[in-house]
Amino acid sequence: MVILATNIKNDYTFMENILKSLGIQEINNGCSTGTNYFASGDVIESFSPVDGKLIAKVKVATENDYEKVVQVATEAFKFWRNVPAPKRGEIVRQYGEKLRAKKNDLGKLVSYEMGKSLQEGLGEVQEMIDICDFAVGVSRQLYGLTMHSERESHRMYEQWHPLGIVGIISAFNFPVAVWNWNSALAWICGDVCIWKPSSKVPLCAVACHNIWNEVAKANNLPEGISCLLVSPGSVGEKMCEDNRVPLVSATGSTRVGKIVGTKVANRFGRSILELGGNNAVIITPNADLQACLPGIVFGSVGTAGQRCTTTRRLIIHEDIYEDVKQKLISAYKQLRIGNPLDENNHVGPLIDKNAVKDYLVSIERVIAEGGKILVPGGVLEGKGYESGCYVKPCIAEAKNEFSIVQHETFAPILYIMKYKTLDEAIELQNSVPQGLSSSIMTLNMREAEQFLSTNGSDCGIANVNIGTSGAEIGGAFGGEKETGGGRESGSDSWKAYMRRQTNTINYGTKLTLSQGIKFDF
Ligand code: UN1
Repeated sequence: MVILATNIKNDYTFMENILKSLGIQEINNGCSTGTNYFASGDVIESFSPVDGKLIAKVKVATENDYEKVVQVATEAFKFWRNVPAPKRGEIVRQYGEKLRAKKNDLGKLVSYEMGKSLQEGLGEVQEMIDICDFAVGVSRQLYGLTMHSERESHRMYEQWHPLGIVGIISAFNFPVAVWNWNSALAWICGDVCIWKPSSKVPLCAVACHNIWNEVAKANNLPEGISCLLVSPGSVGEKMCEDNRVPLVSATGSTRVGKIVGTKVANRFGRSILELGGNNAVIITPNADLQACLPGIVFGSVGTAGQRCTTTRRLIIHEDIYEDVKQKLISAYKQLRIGNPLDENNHVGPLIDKNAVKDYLVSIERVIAEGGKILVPGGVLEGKGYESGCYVKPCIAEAKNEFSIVQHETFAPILYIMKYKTLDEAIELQNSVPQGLSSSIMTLNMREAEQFLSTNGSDCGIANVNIGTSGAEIGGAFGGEKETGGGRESGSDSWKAYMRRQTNTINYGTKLTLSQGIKFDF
């Protein structure tokens, strides 16, 4: 189902070798590289934003393929749910081990197909390894509570059962890790997964899947525990409407999330939504600027501003506003923009030319609304920038109420604004429709605690003296308001992948009704 592009075969041998080591190679004229991959539809092309080159063509899934996948996954679930959870954990452990061995290759593919820096590509694979380790531990801890029954000789407790098929819809910006946050937990919980990745990064998905297939084969597992459907079309919608898929976990824009959430809720399915962010950092006069600046700059320009946790707004105290502004301008001057596979570069390309268009429109809009550009943006041209996707990180002075500031643009545009009191800063931070990540930079304990209190940040993530991006897998990840309310990854997020059952057992000699009801006859 993967056909490598001629240029990859001829002039880009480093990538051909990487793809080979990840099991992505042309077999029989572009047909079939593994099981659990259903694709009989059209062919889509994967271009690298790094150099604009075609990497490969990938066949996509049709609605018919979707039906087949659901059937295979349904059968696989009947087997998988009966495998003891710690044994399921052992399979996930082996998956993590394979990832360790293939970290370099997969990290490079992520970097080349998606455009994030090599360090970040490797970091993404590291998140996968970490979540696998975490899931292995959780596989021995799928705890329920026990509670005292009000009735004599009764025992009451709760237990957690697998749900069934988990549909995973992932976005281009984290082509491998976010799927694995979901899949590693779903697997240990006894669920089977159907993954619909972004069709902008299909090769990363095929690679992850090939690695799964190796583990499945070595352990004689049936096909269908992990399924992949590459589809730019209606397959995602079908999944949202399908009663046989009890949980859909979707990462993407708020616009897409609204459709997913509504469709799934309409059939009383469950969803985990991880949608847009509009993350702010408050910098108080008590901040250690030296220490916090790298976190702020990385949060704003890392992944070329294409993380849902990217820092989009800086809310700076008026007394230090000019100083911070100058420091930012000087830091932005030192940024190296270019090929993300070159470790000297800080900022790689945007995912495609549409993203470049959105970036340019947003800059125009902030100017039109009265904003002032401090560090000008623009599209880079010339040698090394042939893909047309490299843009300059931009800083604008803006007002929080500007409609463009209220909106998430997936690009490196940072809006900065002033505040007088911390109450006002927190009010600004919270006054956006999204609620994913937030930070305060301060060494003052009262300021930090106010920010973290009930009257503080309204986001799912609130940090002190670190930036808004780069959350560790051990915490629950997700946000409030238009971010969708879902939680993935660490803490007790596993509960979303299971159904809870309350059990009351009468081991006495008579049947007592609760609530004092007598029913004698
Ligand atoms: C995303 O952008 O969808 O916190 C996920 C972070 C990463 C995950 C981002 N660990 O920036």
